[in-house]
Amino acid sequence: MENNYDAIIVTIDYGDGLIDYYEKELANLCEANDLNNVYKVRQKLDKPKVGYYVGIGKLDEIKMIATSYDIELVIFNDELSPSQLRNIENYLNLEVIDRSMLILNIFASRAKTNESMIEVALAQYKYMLPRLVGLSRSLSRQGGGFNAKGPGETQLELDRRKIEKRIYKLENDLKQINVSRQNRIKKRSDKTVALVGYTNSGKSKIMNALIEMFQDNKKKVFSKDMLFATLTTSNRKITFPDNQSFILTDTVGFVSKLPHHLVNSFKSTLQEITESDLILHIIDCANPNYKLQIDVTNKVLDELGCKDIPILYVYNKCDLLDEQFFPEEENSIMISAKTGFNLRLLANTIKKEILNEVETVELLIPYDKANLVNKLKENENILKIEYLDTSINILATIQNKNMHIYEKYKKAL
Ligand SMILES: Nc1nc2c(ncn2[C@@H]2O[C@H](COP(=O)(O)OP(=O)(O)OP(=O)(O)O)[C@@H](O)[C@H]2O)c(=O)[nH]1
Ligand SMILES: [Mg+2]
Repeated sequence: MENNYDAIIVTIDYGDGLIDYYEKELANLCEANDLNNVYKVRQKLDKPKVGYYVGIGKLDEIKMIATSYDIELVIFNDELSPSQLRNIENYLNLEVIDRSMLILNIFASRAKTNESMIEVALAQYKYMLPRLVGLSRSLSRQGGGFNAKGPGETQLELDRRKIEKRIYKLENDLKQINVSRQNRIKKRSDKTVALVGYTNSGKSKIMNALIEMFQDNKKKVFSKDMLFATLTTSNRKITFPDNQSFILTDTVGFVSKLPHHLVNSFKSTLQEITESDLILHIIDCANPNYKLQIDVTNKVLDELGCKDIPILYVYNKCDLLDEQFFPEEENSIMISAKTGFNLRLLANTIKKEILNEVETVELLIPYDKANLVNKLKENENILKIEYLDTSINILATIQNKNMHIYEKYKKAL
């Protein structure tokens, strides 16, 4: 057994059966920060303790472990309040960071475009501002374990006033980028479809698979088995063989307990989602905790204000399933971006949803289903209506996306 631990990770067991998942995810976040070998510590609690996150006894245990294995870094699986961070650092006399810092650091090391670098730096400064004391070891780079990727100059030089100035400037820069983004979005005449979902669920791979299916000359996007492979939104025009087209948008993935500042500063990038005509909520159905991941994504979508945008739940990676799988949602589809299973069905479903094609049909609606006539009047275009003895005879154009409602009343030819 190798005892060369990079850090101790501390996770609370809330008794909800998810402790293994939480611990694994935290270890993955560590790995993305090059902390590959972590010593796991957990404590059963209803909620984090106000003063020190865990009990004092647990902190003493952590201290002992740190001494025995010569570990200098301790990582907590929640965002610590500024006072918790300060208290814990003073008590342990070790370098202390939290889940938010880990996530911010991954984003900082992966951000490549000007916009995403500004967004991450802004989130980092806002996170750091009230925590300068507690983070002193990480920020001064005297700490042993954590290679903090700072948002700019040597962090030792940073004081509160300098950070406030930086925040002000970055917010202004972002506002300007946002104005040009909004202008660009306004000018767009094509319908847009956004790929949204938990990190590593396969959004980028689906984008590439659709590009390949319809547009083999278009540039592919980066897709890899790692957390937060995508940090910038990419748009690609997808054109069907009948020349109808739409814009497909790949977006940054979500993770549970995404730092609030990060969601906020990424709001302009994520605006591509709020302005879309259809959201494809991508789910890794082979992940045993996919339901939790769905909830996390739905919460972020709520926070962004996407309630009125139609959602199609896309259960991806079905090639990895051993057993039969039945999605809960009615508006769902199972696919595999890897094998191509159901990709054409996905494309057709997108087409139906956003291109709103209509078909003229003749319907025989029984009188006990007369409420459907109101529905038709509201949403479709009635061309002719006749009240017969046994049914109502209607000629109407119906949007393809609603056709399933009327399918069984279609007059047989
Ligand atoms: N077996 C299998 N693997 C898949 C499938 N779709 C994606 N993957 C793999 O899952 C990993 C993550 O895929 P990405 O497309 O990068 O995931 P993402 O949702 O864009 O992730 P982020 O950009 O980090 O949010 C990659 O290794 C893909 O090859 C699938 O249908 N089946
Ligand atoms: Mg991606």
